Amino acid sequence: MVLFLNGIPCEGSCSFQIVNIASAIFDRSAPDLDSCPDESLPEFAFIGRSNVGKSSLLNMLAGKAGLARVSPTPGFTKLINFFTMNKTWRLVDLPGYGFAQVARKHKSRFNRAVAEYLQNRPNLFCVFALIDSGLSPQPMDVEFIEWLTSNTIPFVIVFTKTDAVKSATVQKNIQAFMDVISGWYEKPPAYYTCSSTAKHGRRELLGVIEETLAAAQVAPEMSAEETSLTTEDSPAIIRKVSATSSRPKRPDRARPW
Ligand SMILES: Nc1nc2c(ncn2[C@@H]2O[C@H](COP(=O)(O)OP(=O)(O)OP(=O)(O)O)[C@@H](O)[C@H]2O)c(=O)[nH]1
Ligand SMILES: [Mg+2]
Repeated sequence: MVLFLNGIPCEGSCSFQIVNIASAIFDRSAPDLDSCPDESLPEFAFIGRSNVGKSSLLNMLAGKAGLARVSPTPGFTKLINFFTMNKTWRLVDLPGYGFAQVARKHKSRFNRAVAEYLQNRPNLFCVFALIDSGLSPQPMDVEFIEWLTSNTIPFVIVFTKTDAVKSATVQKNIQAFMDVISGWYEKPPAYYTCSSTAKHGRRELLGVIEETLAAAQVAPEMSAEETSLTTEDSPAIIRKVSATSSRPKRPDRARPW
């Protein structure tokens, strides 16, 4: 069986060495879609409210503290930041939404860039949509999940900072959030929990990446063109979308954040 990675046939099996990330390198910061790196590598992006822990989670998954810059100041990440893992796939740190203090003009500029990235990046394999496990369902998070769903962007939900509150509170908040959104789907979205502080959830989330890459790789009968990474073509993406966004029952809305 011939395996393909972005149309390039691999000998035997392509090993991404995901759990053992040998190299994690900052590539660039992009202010808009045109400034993003080439589309040759699969990407996994982190999105969520400002301060939810996106950059921290990226560092935990990469196994490299300080790779993405972390700050207690909400709205800290302002550009689309690309990091290449093992030279074969990327983690992408996105600016957060929902931080009211950012100047209106600036806010709309980077929000548009994020929306364009999420809607138009052909090599975006999966989005990690981060939700603070210490909070009851926040309308902006609910609307954002709805927006991802209505745009058929593949995603999994990740409840963050599970170390910060009692586990009963985490469970209550997760249940409440999933109750709010579950009615939109035939099959509710996959969700995970994590704590970058307690180093919890790394293996599971790297497992999501590994599975998604593995599913996209196996294309025995396909030509190079046919393996290009569109929402329609990628088995991984089809799988994720069907797990998360089977036809929302509510109408599409304008970008909520
Ligand atoms: N207790 C706890 N704090 C965390 C965790 N993850 C991140 N933090 C803290 O939350 C704050 C924000 O973390 P970041 O990773 O910068 O959050 P972000 O989502 O990238 O924030 P913006 O870039 O501003 O959108 C920092 O003070 C982190 O130390 C976690 O798992 N547990
Ligand atoms: Mg950040």
